[in-house]
Amino acid sequence: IRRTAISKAEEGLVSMCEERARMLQDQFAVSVNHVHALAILVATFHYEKHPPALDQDTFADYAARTSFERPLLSGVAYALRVVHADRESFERQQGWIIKTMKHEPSPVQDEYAPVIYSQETVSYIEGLDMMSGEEDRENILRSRASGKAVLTRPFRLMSNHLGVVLTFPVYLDDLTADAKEEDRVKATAGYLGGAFDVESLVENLLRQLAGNQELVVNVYDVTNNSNPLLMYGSEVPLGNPSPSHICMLDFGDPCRKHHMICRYRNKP
Ligand code: WA2
Repeated sequence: IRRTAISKAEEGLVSMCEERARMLQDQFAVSVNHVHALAILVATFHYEKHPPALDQDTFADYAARTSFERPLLSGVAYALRVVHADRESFERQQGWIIKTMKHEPSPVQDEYAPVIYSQETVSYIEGLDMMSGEEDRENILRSRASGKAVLTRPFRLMSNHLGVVLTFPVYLDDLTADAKEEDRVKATAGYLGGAFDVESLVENLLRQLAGNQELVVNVYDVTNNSNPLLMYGSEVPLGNPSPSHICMLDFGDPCRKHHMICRYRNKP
């Protein structure tokens, strides 16, 4: 009887963990797909129309009305690629100067990525050079070199919540799938991205599921296997003896590995 009770409990743990991993991965995937569509929207209406048929108000309105398509993103934005030689005319035309993510006037850089369009929920990044933050900068460079969606490691977003940033590159010309890195960089117009507010939005997602009270869920970025980075949940004390189950997660960036660990909450 005891053996049966244990295996029943383990079965429950496995199925609850798999259900959560599948839900999180699916909601992540639909959010990424919709940001991809937004990158195409910017390419179509900002770059293929002269003059551009897109402005901040139109972008913000469309982003707000389609936010249901991106359940795990706190907001989306478009940052323009500005090389230093064009900085002055860009600032004159915009009527503001490029600032760092610490809200200081930007020092001289080779190039900048100031946000020109943003969803209202992340309006605090408007005008900020997204290359001034280490994680955002790495994402920008990696996305434009590959032409693909990329994710940062988990870090404290400007909202002060733990999360990751997703970036898609937007190019001026159509590039073939085998275009060289150098040509990709040259053709880069800007970056469409958003913040996965994992801390608050995954909490919401899990709260709706049966069994939430008895389960402890953690998500880790395990790209570097010997240094797992916490992406969701609270750090489990070392040497915790309670049985756990691990589910692999695929968030669509082949350079990053993630997994979910589930345990039963120790009953008092
Ligand atoms: N968006 C929102 N909050 C953030 C953040 C971010 N990046 N970085 C830190 N906190 C416009 O890759 C281009 C969005 C960056 C895209």
